[in-house]
Amino acid sequence: MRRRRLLTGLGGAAAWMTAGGPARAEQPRLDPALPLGTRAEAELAELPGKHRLIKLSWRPPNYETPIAAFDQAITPNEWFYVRYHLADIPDMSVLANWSLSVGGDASERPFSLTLDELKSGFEQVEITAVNQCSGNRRGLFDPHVPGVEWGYGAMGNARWTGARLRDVLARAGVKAEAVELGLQGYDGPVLPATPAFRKCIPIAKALEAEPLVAYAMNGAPLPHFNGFPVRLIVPGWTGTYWMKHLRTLELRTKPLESFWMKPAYRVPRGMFPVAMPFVTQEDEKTTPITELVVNSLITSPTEGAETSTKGFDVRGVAWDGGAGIRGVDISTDRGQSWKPAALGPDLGRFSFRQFSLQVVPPGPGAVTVMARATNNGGQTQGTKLLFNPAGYQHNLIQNVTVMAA
Ligand SMILES: Nc1nc2c(c(=O)[nH]1)N[C@H]1C(S)=C(S)[C@@H](COP(=O)(O)O)O[C@H]1N2
Ligand SMILES: [Mo]
Repeated sequence: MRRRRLLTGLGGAAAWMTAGGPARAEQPRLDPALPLGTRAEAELAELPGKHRLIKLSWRPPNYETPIAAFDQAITPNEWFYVRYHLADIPDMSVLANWSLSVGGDASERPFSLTLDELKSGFEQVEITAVNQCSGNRRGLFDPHVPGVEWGYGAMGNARWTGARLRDVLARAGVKAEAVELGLQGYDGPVLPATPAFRKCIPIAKALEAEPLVAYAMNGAPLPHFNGFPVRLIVPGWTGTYWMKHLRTLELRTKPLESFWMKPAYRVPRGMFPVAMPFVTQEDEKTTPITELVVNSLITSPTEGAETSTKGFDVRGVAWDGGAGIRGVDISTDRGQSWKPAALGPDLGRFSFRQFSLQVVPPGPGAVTVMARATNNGGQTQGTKLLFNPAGYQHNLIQNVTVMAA
């Protein structure tokens, strides 16, 4: 007993001394294509209610999910990524008194709503949907672009429960002149000069069947940092519209002017074709980023893993903006030939779809595994980056190189 304690103590002291100071936080293994500074500074760290995520910044908190957590169709709440623009995030005691105001100049009957009223006053519906940040994989852009240098984990798939947005809006009476729905949360800037995080969606999107005013995530209350107690869910659209700690829904007769709609969160017009153009926010050259592009992630094997020459399983998840995944093909010969993977259960067209395939490497040594998803609209992943200055919609075919022995 005594001896063990002594050894533990020595071990601790030695680690402390070689590091030349207090023990350093554990560094995650990150893709070598990420910027050097990001790889040097990112560390595994916990937020309240979360497992250790990959911390990219603390104020505001930007934490991504490690790839291993995507080796399942649903991303657990404790592993779900966290993305904020502003550092003044109200604490749980303030949010416990949450209410939502619904109004705007395009509403007939503005009203406000408590959490109990939201839960009891509207039909409760559920949808499984991917929440992915527009900038997921930004750090893999070549050349690099400024912004949070996300790797693969600025996304997650959850089962969301709430009221239909359109049911809530119907109670306020949507005037025929409504063009947009303005969105704001309870978080705010630390400095008054920083613009508030105000966003909007087209009224046609707000009145679709899928968007939810959600109060549960995977059957539990929303975690604090994922928008407690209520957030917006906009299936098929990037996370930027999924307003957390939702405070106001504003039916508008005029387009919103907000830094976070313009110049931020824009892509060149025509670069990413969409089903519903955001006409009220378009200018000559740019349009807001909206619909997710088809994408996939290999979760196993992992980069650098040792595999058997006799064969190994390739697994992962694929998703898109709502057409649904038609298939995922796997290559082990740098894209010369492809084999279709088996797809996992269909959890709905906005969800991750798992895939798997047993592959046999051509021989011992390095083997590069590639996965290419195709959606029901025929959209597929490629090998040429659609470069845009904000670093959005990175969906290049991923290369995972393993050692077969
Ligand atoms: N109130 C509020 N909502 C927000 C944001 C924010 O900064 N504040 N960021 C948005 C962006 S850009 C993304 S990608 C998602 C991230 O959702 P998550 O933090 O729950 O993973 O939240 C969105 N909703
Ligand atoms: Mo985002």
